[in-house]
Amino acid sequence: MHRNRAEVNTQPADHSPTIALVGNPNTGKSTIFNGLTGLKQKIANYPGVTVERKTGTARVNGQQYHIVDLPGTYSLNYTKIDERITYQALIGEYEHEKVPDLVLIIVDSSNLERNLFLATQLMDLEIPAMIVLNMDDVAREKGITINKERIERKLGIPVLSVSAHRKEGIKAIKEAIHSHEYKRPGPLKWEPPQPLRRAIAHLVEKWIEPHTNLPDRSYAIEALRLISNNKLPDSFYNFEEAELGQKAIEEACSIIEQEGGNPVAAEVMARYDFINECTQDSVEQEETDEFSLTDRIDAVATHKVFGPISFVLILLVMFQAIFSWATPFMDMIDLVFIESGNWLSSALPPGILTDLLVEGVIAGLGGVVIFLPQIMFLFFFIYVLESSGYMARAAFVMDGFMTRIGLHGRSVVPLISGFACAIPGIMATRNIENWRDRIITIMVLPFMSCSARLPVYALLIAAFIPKTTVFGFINMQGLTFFGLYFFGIVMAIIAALVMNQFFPKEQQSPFMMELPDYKMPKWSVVFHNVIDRGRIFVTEAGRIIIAISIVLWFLASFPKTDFPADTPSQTETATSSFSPQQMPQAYQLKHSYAGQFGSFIEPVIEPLGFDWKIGIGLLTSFAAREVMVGTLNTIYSIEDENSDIVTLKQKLINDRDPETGEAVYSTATAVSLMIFFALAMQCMSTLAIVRRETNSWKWPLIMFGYMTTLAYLCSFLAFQIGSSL
Ligand SMILES: Nc1nc2c(ncn2[C@@H]2O[C@H](COP(=O)(O)OP(=O)(O)OP(=O)(O)O)[C@@H](O)[C@H]2O)c(=O)[nH]1
Ligand SMILES: [Mg+2]
Repeated sequence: MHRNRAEVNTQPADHSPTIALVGNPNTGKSTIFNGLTGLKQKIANYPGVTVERKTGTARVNGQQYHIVDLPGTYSLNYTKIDERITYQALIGEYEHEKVPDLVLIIVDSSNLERNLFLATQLMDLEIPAMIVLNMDDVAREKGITINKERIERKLGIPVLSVSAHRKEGIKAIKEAIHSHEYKRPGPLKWEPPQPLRRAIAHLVEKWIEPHTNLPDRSYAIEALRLISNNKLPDSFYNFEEAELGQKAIEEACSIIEQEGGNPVAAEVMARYDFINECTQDSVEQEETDEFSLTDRIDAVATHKVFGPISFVLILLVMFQAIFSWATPFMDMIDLVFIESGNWLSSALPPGILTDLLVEGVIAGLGGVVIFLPQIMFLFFFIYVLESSGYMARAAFVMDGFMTRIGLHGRSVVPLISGFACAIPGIMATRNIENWRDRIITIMVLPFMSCSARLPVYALLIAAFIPKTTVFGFINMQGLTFFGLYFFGIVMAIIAALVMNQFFPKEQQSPFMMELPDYKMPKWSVVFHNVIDRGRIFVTEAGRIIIAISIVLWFLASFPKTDFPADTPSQTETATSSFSPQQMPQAYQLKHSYAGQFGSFIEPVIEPLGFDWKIGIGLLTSFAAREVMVGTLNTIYSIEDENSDIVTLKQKLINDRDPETGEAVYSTATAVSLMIFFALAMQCMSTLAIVRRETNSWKWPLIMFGYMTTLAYLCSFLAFQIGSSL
């Protein structure tokens, strides 16, 4: 299920001004974007939420503006993909895309100095700009007062002070955009020291001007970027000329070194000199020496021992809750679907259309919608973790462990997002600097059990895992459920360890992530998002499921075959609990197109304990995993016309082999199937995203191959061992 892709409209169709939102991570850019455009970009309380460039439009007093939300970055000397996107947007490196007409530099007022670093870099680009001092409320709470007139005078551009999550804040920003003069500002009053200035000039003359097609105004920024990175990054440049560029960079660096400077630090030091001068007499900080709430929570949450323990506890509570709290809601939904199916089939005239509607659509849809409560609980927990600020702590406490298994602290947030859906998780890996860490994270991420597996697990657990308790208080079904999630995590760890051996170890980039202050989640926003997710789940999954149910219903109902009058199996079934009245439907299904296909692949999946019906389900589940449940539902409703008030769970339990009368599904089959779903790569959309993010077919192919092979082997073992016990 892919739900995290928002509408993107890339082509400004007219001459409305383009306004870009730029700033450090977690300063409220997307909050402002959403406020201005009315769209719903993801907002959360940790750095690095936005990893793509998103556009929308705002209207102020009849004038239309294109608004561009960009990934947060601490400086223009990018090292990660998301930061590069911001840099490219600003220097006009995007195809068919002009440099923004106005940049809103979004600043966290409670952290002014550090935020101004990026601001001074942006101003060097000489794009019309305005500073938005956001999180006014937070700064005030911390006893910080900023004299914005003084800052305005020092920097020479308008400064606005707001709290963006309030309506008035957004209104003020709109007015400021509307009344801005869009004049190219004069050069900033910061002076790079002599050697740095000479180094810039050298690099511009020898490399940037003759060999790139950047606009003049970004020459200096590009030169500074190359000097502080000390090497030519892989992008932008013609590879054959790379040697020339590298030589020019080295010469520029040696100009600085000759004067006793450090090329990596030269720009940083010079800019901070200027910034300190700016803030010296314009920022006041009241002394507060009491421990903040954040400090007190972090004493536990980031503790060496209690930190990891609380992380595991949080996950445990989350999965246990999803399993047990959702049950009453699920029973309710189940009842509604069964009753409406019954009502429809009695109210409509009997015939092929009624069959299609009741057996195909209602049964297929009901089989999946029933899992809505669990999915909403799952998203609720993830939203709370994200908006409270806990995600960054999870990354922090798990960094040591992650590094040991060949991943990185920054892999934690993508991996947790993977519990919802692999696609946003894979997108979130843009935050990982090192290509090797990033690719391993992507490759193991689909082992995190996503919400689409939930329906399959839940159905099989309800049908085949006894409701007993172990150790007197742990619910066996809940334990299995948690076990499946845990199994996915363990497999991810093992896979990461193995890949760790294959990939040459590069220099590990150290873990650096700002731990934002905890914030009470805005409950209205959380609930709104959860309901939104639920709606998307129903419409998006519903659409695929309805389509597949209809196709499948045809394939399973045709060609019509006549039930032979005296087959040997009929006499056999007389002794079994299999009801002979069902035989014509069962016979028909087995000889339908779908049945023929299922029987065709049965030999391959038989060693895993799967029959041809599951085979059909496996095939359709490659469209989306949750379709499996809808498929079984459709198949069983066709086979079993009389059992109108029996749930799919019951049908699975009751299913008998028409020839032997034995139960078709044993616990071993169920376990094997759950394991298969936990491990197999069955999601087209995930493969498509991996292809896009790695820019090659190699990785999605490897992913598909190794995950599906692993799934086959593990299911095989589970079934063979399970059924011999
Ligand atoms: N108290 C307070 N919180 C705010 C304000 N503006 C935004 N936030 C919160 O700050 C957090 C970060 O907001 P985002 O809009 O996601 O920040 P961003 O700059 O887009 O972050 P990245 O995409 O990671 O660069 C969220 O928890 C917001 O609810 C504000 O004015 N005051
Ligand atoms: Mg953002």
